[in-house]
Amino acid sequence: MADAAAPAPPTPEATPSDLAVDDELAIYRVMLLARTFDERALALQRQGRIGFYAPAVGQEAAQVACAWALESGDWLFPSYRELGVALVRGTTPEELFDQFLGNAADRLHGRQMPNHYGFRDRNFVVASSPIGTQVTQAVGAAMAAVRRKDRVVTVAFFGDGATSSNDFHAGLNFAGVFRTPTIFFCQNNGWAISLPRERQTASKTLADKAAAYGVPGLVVDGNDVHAVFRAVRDARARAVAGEGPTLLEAQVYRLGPHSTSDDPRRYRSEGEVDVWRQRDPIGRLRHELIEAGHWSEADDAKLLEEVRGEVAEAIRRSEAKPPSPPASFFDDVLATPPPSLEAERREFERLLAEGVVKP
Ligand SMILES: Cc1ncc(C[n+]2csc(CCOP(=O)(O)OP(=O)(O)O)c2C)c(N)n1
Ligand SMILES: [Mg+2]
Repeated sequence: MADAAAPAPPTPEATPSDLAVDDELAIYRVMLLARTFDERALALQRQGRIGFYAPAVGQEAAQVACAWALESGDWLFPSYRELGVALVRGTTPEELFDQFLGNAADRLHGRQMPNHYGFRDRNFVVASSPIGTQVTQAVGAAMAAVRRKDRVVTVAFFGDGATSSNDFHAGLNFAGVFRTPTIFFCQNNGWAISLPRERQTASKTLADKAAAYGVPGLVVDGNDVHAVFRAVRDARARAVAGEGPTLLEAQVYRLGPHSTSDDPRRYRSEGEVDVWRQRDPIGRLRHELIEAGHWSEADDAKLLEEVRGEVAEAIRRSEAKPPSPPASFFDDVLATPPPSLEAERREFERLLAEGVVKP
């Protein structure tokens, strides 16, 4: 057991807020929806109803407040754990379940791993599974945006472990030299699967790594929506003003398993998790809102019931849809399929119709 693995939890202190109360309440709703969604998605995988899932439990404040500080035209390059970001961008639980099931409504036609969703119309690029690849992609897209004179930023979302990847180095190096409008949003959740933060790098903080590239690096309490919102908004303003990229290290904790294929009890103690559970970002924001008189326990119970209903209804609707048509794997590959491929498709459809090939 690696008791001393994770960094000490940051001490909560009141950050002056740039968020209007309506925004705080809306952020809180998305965070609660994300938590509810995660709990149900984990349960569905355990019941054999979806194949794989990577929950974002504990990282809701960092994700939702970050996305809140961005503009709709900004380009997002996520990892597999950015549920809160996807929800802020307008993604519905039903669209997510459609992707997990690879059903007929799945925009990716069941070709991606479950939980590796993407939404082109929301500038939400399909999640990267190889660690770090999205870092260089975000930098390249930022360079393209500058050439096109688009006043947008690109955001690479990645974890602590990704800061040891080749692509992190290549991406930050390029971004520093070309001063690209990129925000590197690192969620340091203490673990890269079973490898604790201390075993990944001797760097004192992950934000420190920015200095090597001539890029500003900042540590932010990722459980504090106000601090995250302010840091991202400021980084964005600098980026669109032509002042270059920023590396933000949001310190959070992965309260759940790495994914449904992981059992964290094998490498970390309950005691460590309990310390961070007390810093739960949802409980923290709820407490703040109640203390300030903007929220009540009764409001909370009502909202929880509402989001649970929303997620349950999404599952019901997604599971009622048929699977992706088998022959759809011929679609979207070549703009003009050659006659040989068309012939193969007709043959495949004939075999399906005759029952020789089972869907
Ligand atoms: C290039 C590469 N190496 C190894 C893996 C296996 N792998 C999947 S997730 C992961 C850990 C990533 O940790 P971190 O960057 O901290 O992100 P987190 O999962 O904690 O959000 C690893 C090593 C991979 N997907 N890609
Ligand atoms: Mg991590």
